[in-house]
Amino acid sequence: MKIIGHLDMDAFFAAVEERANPKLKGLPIVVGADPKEGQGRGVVSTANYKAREYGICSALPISTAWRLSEEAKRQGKPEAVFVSVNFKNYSEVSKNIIKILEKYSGRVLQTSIDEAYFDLSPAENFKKAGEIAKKIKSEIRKREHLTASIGIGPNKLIAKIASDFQKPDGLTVITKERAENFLEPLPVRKIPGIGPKTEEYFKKRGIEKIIDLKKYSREELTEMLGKWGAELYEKTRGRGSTDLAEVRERKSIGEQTTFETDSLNFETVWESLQELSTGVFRRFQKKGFKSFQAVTVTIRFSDFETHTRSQTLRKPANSLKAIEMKSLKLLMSFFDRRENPRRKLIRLVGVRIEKLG
Ligand code: TTP
Ligand code: MG
Repeated sequence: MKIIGHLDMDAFFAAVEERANPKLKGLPIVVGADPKEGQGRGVVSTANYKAREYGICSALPISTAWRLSEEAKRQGKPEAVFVSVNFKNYSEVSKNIIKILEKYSGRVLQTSIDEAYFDLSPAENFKKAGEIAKKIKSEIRKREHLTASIGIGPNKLIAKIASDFQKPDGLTVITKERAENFLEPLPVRKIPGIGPKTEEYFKKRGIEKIIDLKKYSREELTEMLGKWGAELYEKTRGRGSTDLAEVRERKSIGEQTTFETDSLNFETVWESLQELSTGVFRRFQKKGFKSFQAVTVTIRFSDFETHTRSQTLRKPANSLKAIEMKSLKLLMSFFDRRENPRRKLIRLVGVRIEKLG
């Protein structure tokens, strides 16, 4: 029998900062870009649970986080402490956590700076696996003074959803028999791979919970979503992979978007490109990469003619600014009349970083 665990550290960057500085203890903490008294650009990397009570969360513009903190202050609550990102510290802690996992499991697959799957099949039953998870949690608490949430299930899908189920400091064990029932009442968004767009698509069709998805046949879901529909059919029934083999290293991170209406307005396209860059940068950080050395911009015109243009940086870079500056330069070339003499409208824009270190 397969038993898979998934560990996800709680408010990871913020928890490490709180631990490093006793003065921060118990306060709302926001890790991310400099808020510059509300004028700052850039985003929140993460917020601890106290700050989340103010509505502050990952990927929120830092200026919004500042405003929410000021609002809380006016209500007599403590204002948030803003801390910049100390990536090196987090990587070090991350390594220590993986070492602890490796003491309890013969097979650990790290998937981001604060997440890993691990094999607990040798425990032979879910009860024993749960006891091992308790030990892992208490060792992390003792050695690293941090809390982690762990989920245990018959496959990676269930383990991952379970680790999120009782955050922070949670432990959720879902046996193979209970997996399907466990999923049913959850919002569809809990299934990895369902993002805000698919969520919206389903919502329009009255599908909000996983149980609502089960009314559709495999064929219907395939018709709606293509190949991913068939995968989703399996997932809604609690079935998923148990493979913990190292996934091939990702060589690039990219995002693209199609406009509601085709456009040749520079502002519109540039704004989208900035949003995409922020998303790309966020994933770059979350995956624990340290640098990139190439930026690529893709443009698709209204007639579907698609151009990509790439630029290699002289030195490896690691900032959002570097992505934005390069992609701005690349984008401008597409607005050159010689490049686009017939003034075709732009249908899609994308940005990708490559040569990841
Ligand atoms: P998460 O595990 O998504 O978040 P978290 O650990 O802060 O909080 P939770 O208790 O909900 O697990 O991400 C891990 C770290 O990755 C997070 O501490 C900061 C970083 N990160 C970003 O820099 N940007 C992001 O948008 C996200 C989601 C995470
Ligand atoms: Mg986490």
